[in-house]
Amino acid sequence: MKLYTYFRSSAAYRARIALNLKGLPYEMAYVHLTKDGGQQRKPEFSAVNPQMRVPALALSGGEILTQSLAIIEYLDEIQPEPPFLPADALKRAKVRAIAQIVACDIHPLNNLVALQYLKRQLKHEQPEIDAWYHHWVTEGFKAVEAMIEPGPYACGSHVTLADICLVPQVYNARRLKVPLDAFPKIVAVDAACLKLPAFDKARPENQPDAE
Ligand SMILES: N[C@@H](CCC(=O)N[C@@H](CS)C(=O)NCC(=O)O)C(=O)O
Repeated sequence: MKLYTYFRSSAAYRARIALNLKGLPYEMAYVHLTKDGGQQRKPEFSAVNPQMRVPALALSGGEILTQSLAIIEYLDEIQPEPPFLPADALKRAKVRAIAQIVACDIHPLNNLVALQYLKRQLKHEQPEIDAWYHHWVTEGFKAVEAMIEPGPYACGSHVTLADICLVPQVYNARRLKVPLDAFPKIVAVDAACLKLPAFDKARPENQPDAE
């Protein structure tokens, strides 16, 4: 399999964690999201993913998967161990709720294209854009903090989809200097996850394309 990735992309970071947790071998193709006006917008990559975003996962048979949650679910289905979702339906819903706060409510409001639109088209100043970013991460994290269960991971003693989504969002929040003092449970979950080799190997700073 080949993962199209960019070291700082939190959606690609999710996919890297998932592949590592499953122990599936993969190579990486690097798509620099800011160099050359954004390599994701070049025809070579839009042919891979018409949405012009990472991650994308090319399977050995030639099919290409996009959208990190779809990729992660696919991996969980073809390689059930270790499972990303609990066996119990109620617990599964709780895991998905945290994952979706990150992936559906926080991330779309502050990923690169959204921030660039605020700046370039709507002409907002950088401090306003930073305030926007901080606001939506903080609002989402307030909810996640209240939903975290006794750990060490977000939903108990096993790593789940919730952790796979949360850790990259914490990385992003730190990079953009969002204060995390009000979120001790999130910080503890992040620290517990990053002790695991699958998470550590996926860290942006441990990627060959890191700058
Ligand atoms: N919902 C998508 C989000 C993918 C996404 O927005 N990726 C960002 C990087 S984190 C991207 O490629 N942005 C391209 C751009 O900003 O032009 C997923 O989960 O895969």
